[in-house]
Amino acid sequence: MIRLQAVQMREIHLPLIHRFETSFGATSTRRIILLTVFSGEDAGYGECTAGEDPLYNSETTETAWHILADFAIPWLLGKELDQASDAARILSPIRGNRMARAALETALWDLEARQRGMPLSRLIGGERREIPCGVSIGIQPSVEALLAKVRHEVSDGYRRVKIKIKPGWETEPLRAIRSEFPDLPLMADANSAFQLSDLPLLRRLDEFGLMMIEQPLAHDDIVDHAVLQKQLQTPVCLDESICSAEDARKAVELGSCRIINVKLGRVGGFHEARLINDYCSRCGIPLWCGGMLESGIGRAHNIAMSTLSGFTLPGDVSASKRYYAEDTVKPPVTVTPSGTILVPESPGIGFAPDPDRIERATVRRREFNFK
Ligand code: OSB
Ligand code: MG
Repeated sequence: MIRLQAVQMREIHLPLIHRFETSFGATSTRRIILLTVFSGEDAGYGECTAGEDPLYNSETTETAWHILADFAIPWLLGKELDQASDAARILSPIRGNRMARAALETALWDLEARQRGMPLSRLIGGERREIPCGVSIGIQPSVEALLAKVRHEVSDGYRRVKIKIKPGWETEPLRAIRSEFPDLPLMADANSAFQLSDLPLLRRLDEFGLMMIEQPLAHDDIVDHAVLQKQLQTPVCLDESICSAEDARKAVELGSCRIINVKLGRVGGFHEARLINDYCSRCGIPLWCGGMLESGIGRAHNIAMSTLSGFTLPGDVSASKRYYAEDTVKPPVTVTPSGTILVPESPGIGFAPDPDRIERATVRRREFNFK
């Protein structure tokens, strides 16, 4: 049983080694909310994946701070929960704001796993002991710069490469990668930068034999994606459009995608992620774990989610050092020479938060205590 006696909330600023550019904008420093939840002697850790600006979805670091501090944490503080999954139910009256809810929900799952002395991956019902890893490469200043990045990631052993695309940065970069790496598992993520009227261009991308094209059309669309999927050989993968198991069901029934990217934050945490896993396993839709430039704590939660049976494709779960010189966990997340991450066997997320590093990166904090 969990009795939520206290919550520590902080915002940290973490500089990225390289700016990360997508079709919607660029980031150089992540503003990340970290939560520590306490029950008796046990603690659990969570990370909020909201972006700095409302450009990926409607949430931001600031909106998540508000929802957590003024609603989600007060609703749960002092409550007794039989298990962490009850938190998702209690928070469910909150509309949207799933990244804020997930930060708290995932911290409680870590806490429950530590209480029970088991790895988080096992508590959620995960099966894999090793997960296959892919990388996401942001938009680059030139095709030559992109090729240099791809060579580097391939030589590090990563199992698939995803590049970010936008109108004007798709055909040429993909053609260049394909001519040097004809057999590389390759995919492209548009983050909603195209429209159905771009169909002729998107059809021409079929020649590159991509594993999938991710979220080509509007962030909240499943109707146009269904029209598009029927005209493409390349599988469509949805990211932004899928915020719940119900969204997944509707997209699959409509034929809007053949693959789904699950992000813990976007769907509100492990409870919803498991429902998506169960539904998609039943209907044969492959899943993979997406990333939001997480620091080690969020990355550790992603590793746990990736052990669920339906997560059969390499995810955007890669080594900490690709993004951060100093991570929030010590030792940082590393990848084997064969492009996998070994799932930790120790209790909870299985990575130790680095209190000194976290303290140095902290720009604001708030504490909640139940008396
Ligand atoms: O769409 O997958 C995305 C990063 C920020 C916002 C959206 C996305 C991404 C990534 C990064 O692709 C993946 C990672 O964390 O390695
Ligand atoms: Mg994406």
